[in-house]
Amino acid sequence: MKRWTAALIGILGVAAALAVGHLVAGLAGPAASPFLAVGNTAIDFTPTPLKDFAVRTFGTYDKLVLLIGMAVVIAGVAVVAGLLSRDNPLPGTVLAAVLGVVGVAAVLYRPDVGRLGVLAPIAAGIAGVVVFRWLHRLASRPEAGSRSRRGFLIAAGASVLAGVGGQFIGTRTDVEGSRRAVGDLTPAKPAPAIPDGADFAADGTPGFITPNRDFYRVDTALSVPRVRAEDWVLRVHGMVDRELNLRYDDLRGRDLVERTITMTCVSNEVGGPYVSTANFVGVPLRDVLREAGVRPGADQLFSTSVDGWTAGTPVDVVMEEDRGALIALGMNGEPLPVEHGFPARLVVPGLYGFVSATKWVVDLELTRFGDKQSYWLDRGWGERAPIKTMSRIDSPKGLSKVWGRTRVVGVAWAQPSGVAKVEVRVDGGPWQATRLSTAVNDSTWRMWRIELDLPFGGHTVESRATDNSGYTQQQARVDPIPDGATGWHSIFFTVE
Ligand SMILES: Nc1nc2c(c(=O)[nH]1)N[C@H]1C(S)=C(S)[C@@H](COP(=O)(O)O)O[C@H]1N2
Ligand SMILES: [Mo]
Repeated sequence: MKRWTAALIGILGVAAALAVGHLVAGLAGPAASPFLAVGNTAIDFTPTPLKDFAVRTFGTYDKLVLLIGMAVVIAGVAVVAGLLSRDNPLPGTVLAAVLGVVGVAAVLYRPDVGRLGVLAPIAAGIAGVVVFRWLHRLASRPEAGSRSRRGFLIAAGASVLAGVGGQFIGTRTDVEGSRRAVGDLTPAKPAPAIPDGADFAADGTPGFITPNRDFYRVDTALSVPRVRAEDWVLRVHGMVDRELNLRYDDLRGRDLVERTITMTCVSNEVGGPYVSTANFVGVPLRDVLREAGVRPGADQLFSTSVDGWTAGTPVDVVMEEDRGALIALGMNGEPLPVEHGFPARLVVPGLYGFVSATKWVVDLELTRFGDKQSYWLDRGWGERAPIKTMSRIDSPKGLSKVWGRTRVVGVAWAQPSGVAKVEVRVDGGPWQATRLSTAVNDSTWRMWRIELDLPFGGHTVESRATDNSGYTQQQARVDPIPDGATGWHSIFFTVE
């Protein structure tokens, strides 16, 4: 058998396995697709520093990079297995079976896949073995020629059909239709209008409100969970007086409030982009918890997403009257975008997202920190994670060239205390106060601006924020792990 024929048989066998797995998963539960289940499990087992690196380096494309990386690795293994099987189909058969077993293990590990889900990797393993051995037999015949070519075409065509079919069936839940049908979520208490002068966007800061399509996105979901509003139920249970099962219409029928909130990710490095602001519309989380009646001793609100991701939030924080924690249904005048948690998510001002902002939330359990560990806590991140006071320089950009008077602008945040002042210093000189943008509320970011007359040549500018509690951002650089980065943002540029 020629080398390329052997390699091609390896690839076609594996492609058939993945495609049939995807097709069966379309019926049994999309997250059971072996490729996705293995990918999601890989994400869960990736060491935290590597995950952090992926988020930092690839941003929102981290998952695409993982999927492409997996495809390359699997294709490589398939080629090797094909080549090893030139004389005897055993190595390829074993590979297909092993892929099936790995798939079964991954599916069993997924919290969001039902029992039936194992059918997908089992079907994948069987399809891989059968297709591989069939093509191998065709190609091993003395006068293989056109018959094996036809076999290759059939296998490739059927795989494409199965894969596309699985994708089609798996995404048949019409979540966009459900989202459109929600219509307007009109708040009974709208947020105050954003005042003029709330940002310095003309000078290079972000706009005050981040459009939904630009809002940063961080989550562990390889394929975005698809939950229709009409199927969604939020269970509130654990250490409560009354268990609640809230449906979407129960919540949207209440007096909705709108709050302008800046969200921040703990993975954000000094100077990083994982911070955005939106008008969130929803139901006060505190009201719902009071309705359930939180029992004494419950110090953790343990929230679970439909995809199995979990967060642990301090109960005392979400119960603070002026904290403004929300079960959010809407964002910037629309129902939540699917990637940002449709139908519902939590938003807690002043806490990093990984301990508070559960998207696609379906379960709220009142419990104790001592009794239950959430997703990232299990992986070495902090238990309590209030957002750290931070400032960032947005313009000029590092290493850029500037002509004439230099306008330095940036953003600062210190939810929920609020930004009191931002200072900058040039080349290690004295700190100078900047002008702040018009304040919106203490749980949102604030922009700052200063004009500097600098001599020609290279300069380093640093910024530091002070919040309303009197705390000033410190110079010492600390990594994002375990509970948020600190340090001054510093940029170097040249005046010409
Ligand atoms: N279901 C789920 N919710 C999640 C996460 C996740 O991985 N899965 N990530 C959290 C983290 S770390 C952050 S910073 C915020 C980000 O929310 P966004 O993607 O809407 O900006 O969501 C939080 N909610
Ligand atoms: Mo995050």
